[in-house]
Amino acid sequence: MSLDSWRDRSIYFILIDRFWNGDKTNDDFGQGEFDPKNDDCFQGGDLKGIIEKLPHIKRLGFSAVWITPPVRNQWANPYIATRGYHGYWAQDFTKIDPHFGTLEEYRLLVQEAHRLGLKVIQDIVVNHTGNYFTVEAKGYDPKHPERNWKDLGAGAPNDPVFAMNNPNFAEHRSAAVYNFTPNISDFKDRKQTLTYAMGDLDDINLRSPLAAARMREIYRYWIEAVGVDGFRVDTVYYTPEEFYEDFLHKKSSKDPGIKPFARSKGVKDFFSFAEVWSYDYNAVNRYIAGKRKGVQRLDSAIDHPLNEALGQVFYRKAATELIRGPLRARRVNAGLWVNFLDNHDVERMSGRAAWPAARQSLVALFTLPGIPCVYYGT
Ligand SMILES: [Ca+2]
Ligand SMILES: [Ca+2]
Ligand SMILES: [Ca+2]
Repeated sequence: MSLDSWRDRSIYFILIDRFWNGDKTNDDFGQGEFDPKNDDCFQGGDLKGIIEKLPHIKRLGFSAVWITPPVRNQWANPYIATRGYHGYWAQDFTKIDPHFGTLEEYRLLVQEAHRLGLKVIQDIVVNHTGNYFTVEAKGYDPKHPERNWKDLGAGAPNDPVFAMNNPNFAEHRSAAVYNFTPNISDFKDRKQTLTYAMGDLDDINLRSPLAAARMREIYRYWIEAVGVDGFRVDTVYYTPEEFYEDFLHKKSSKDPGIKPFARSKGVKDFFSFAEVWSYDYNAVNRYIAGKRKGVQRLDSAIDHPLNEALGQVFYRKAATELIRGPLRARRVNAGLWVNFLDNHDVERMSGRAAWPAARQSLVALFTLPGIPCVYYGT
């Protein structure tokens, strides 16, 4: 399978809720989740808004859009004021969040994008759901997580597998589709970053065959249902590297991985890239290729170390030399790495740079090896 066509593409990245409001009737579901005066809340952006703006994105010169997860979110996290407007707190991995629109609108978005020659990348999460339970760290015993498990009164995900989130039930405990662990307290402890909860988001046990099979099923569904062309995978640093071998490449007529499934639907160049938030290329490269020959994992990653170097050089006057390290350290699929200056997880470049510096950094973004990705608004 050749991914060559992706090397020459450029990506426009959209946070659905914050881009364009195409339908004012789906803004507010009366749960205190919508407030245009409070940027912790939903702001009204939706899929219909993106459809309206596709010709604009095309005119800007982009050839792909990446959208944040469109799935039904947990609207209110019991622990924090921020609402689930961003898509990364799944309540139902297989439904469109009503704030964003309908399945029919998502299909139309992909159809319209394809008509304009734009690919569509869906942001996906496999590491966690929203926050429905917590496991208290004090006195935590991995053999008896049920003793420290607390229901947060927010229900459970709507999913045949990921609803099994209470280890006080023997069936849920033996299914083990969650890790039932406290929050990460030591980010240098690899066992914790892999299997403990990040920001109390309920950590999925991707080593459970049941959870892994469900993830394949969930994400095959989006290819089948709307015809997306690629996945950007969220929080990959917190997931086991080997998960991606079967998730993406498993050969099976009944339960295929994402890529063979996409191929069977006529998509020969389905693209997958990771968010591995690490400044250590060894950590990132492990997700892209395995140690053994022929082992395939993700195709590439968004380049955090390069992002850091570009910020230092263009906004803080560091030596240009600094960019050399990141570019040399990309061992696998160098031309497929996704380069960026800002996104929803870091400060906007407009807040860090004067216009001439911003413009220079954009020139670098569009000329360095890799796929340029521009955040909406920038
Ligand atoms: Ca709306
Ligand atoms: Ca939790
Ligand atoms: Ca994890």
